[in-house]
Amino acid sequence: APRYPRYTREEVGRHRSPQDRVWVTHGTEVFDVTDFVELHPGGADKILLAAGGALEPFWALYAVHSQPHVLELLREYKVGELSPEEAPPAAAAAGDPFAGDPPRHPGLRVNSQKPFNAEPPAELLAERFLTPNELFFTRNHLPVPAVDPGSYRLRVEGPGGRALSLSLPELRSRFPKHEVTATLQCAGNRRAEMSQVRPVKGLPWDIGAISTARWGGARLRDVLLHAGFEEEREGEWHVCFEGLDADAGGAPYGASIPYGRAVSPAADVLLAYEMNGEELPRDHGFPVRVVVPGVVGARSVKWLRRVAVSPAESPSHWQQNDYKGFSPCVDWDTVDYKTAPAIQELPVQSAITHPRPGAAVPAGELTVKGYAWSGGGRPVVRVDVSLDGGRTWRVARLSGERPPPGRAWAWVLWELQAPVAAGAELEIVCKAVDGSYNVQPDSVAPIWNLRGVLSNAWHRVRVSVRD
Ligand code: HEM
Ligand code: MTE
Ligand code: MO
Repeated sequence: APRYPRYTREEVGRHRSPQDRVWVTHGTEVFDVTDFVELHPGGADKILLAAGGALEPFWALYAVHSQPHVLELLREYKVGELSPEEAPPAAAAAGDPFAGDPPRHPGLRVNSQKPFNAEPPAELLAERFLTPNELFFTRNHLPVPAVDPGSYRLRVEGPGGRALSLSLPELRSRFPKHEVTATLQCAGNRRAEMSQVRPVKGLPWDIGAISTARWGGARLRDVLLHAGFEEEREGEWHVCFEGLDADAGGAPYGASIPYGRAVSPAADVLLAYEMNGEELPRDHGFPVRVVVPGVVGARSVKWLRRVAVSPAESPSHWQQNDYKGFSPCVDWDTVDYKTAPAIQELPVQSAITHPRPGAAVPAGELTVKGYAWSGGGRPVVRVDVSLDGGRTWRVARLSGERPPPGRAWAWVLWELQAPVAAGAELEIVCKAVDGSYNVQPDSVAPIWNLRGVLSNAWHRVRVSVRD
């Protein structure tokens, strides 16, 4: 057998682009696949996502690779073996509160490591209607709590001082399992575009702080009625949630939604223990999270420990002093969080996932792809796409589920084919229209706000067409 040179993972990691050569590993073998990148049946953009690292996490998402001819093809590109003396992963630093965080998919685009905040790469974001769990965007404010499912209890404060304490098996067996396909979007999705107008405070999310899953769990409504609450409740009430993750001062992550939404059978609010048919991953709230369809992600509290009904909204920082929208004229000296309502239902949104900004696309037929979604269960009824910065428009083809009226909780994916001429410079634009004929604003500046939330202007992507 031929003797191959040995490489460390770090050395492999230096080969991430055609200029530096494209190396990948499979098992303990190292491959230089630079010459295969343009031949890849799944596209050059996708194979490059694995450049410099292991193929397995990506191939796990695309079963098409588990065929003998794929490994045979790979073998032609072998250039080395991984060193047996590969340094073991650095031992978790003692006292690092994030040391117990779970492992993550290497394809995620990380905006912050501690706490972990990451989005799927745009190349994979809208490839599938349901986002694979490993790629679902993650928005953590704090370390991921380690929860023992055996001793986990959910506390539900009932009326008149009575309280329920539910184990995981009780939550699963006492209430019918209800399934809902719902998109979650962070209020900060597309914040990076807002920072280009003027700096804002927050994580620089690109277009991927949005993902879709099929959630399974108990209806919050059923649990509240079981705890003794009535369907109708006079006056203003809120259902408050607390997570098991707490800040240095011991304050848990918390949020609330109006009582009416919580008990409405048509609002489909879940205490979810399943995500795409699997138990919830740790990053997404294991063992139980709230899923509030049609509402900003911040209210879908993960690692849920307590539910309470209160005449006031959650006292949490994230309900009171964050996740609110302001006028472009408000700055950090003048902002008064008490003056704005907490974000609940989100406005209509859309983005282009393909091609990517700055790409050089081949002349001929161009396929433009993306997602569109609106809050409050309002369906997306149309997506308009322009290739000339908004002067002329075409209507994209939509695909997705057919939801019951008022319950369009999931995004639609859209696609448009159009001829493009060699040498052209294109400004691709998309904008969605929802069932209430709400539209997206054409530019960012008039909706700029200091926290960079609710960024839903027309999405614009400039590309050139190759000669
Ligand atoms: C398809 C090889 C990396 C995504 C294929 C096929 C081959 C292949 C031979 C066609 C299989 C068939 O239809 O029988 C490889 C090799 C890779 C690699 C050698 C690495 C060296 C990746 C990565 C991704 C990916 C990292 C995703 C992130 C896909 C997709 C298809 C595909 C989506 C299906 C294309 C279609 O059917 O339209 N790949 N692949 N591949 N690959 Fe890869
Ligand atoms: N719940 C807890 N307990 N802690 C958190 O940090 N982040 C919230 C929400 N629920 C958060 C939480 C925010 S801001 C969003 S956008 C969603 O979870 C993200 O859910 P995901 O990480 O499963 O995508
Ligand atoms: Mo968020």
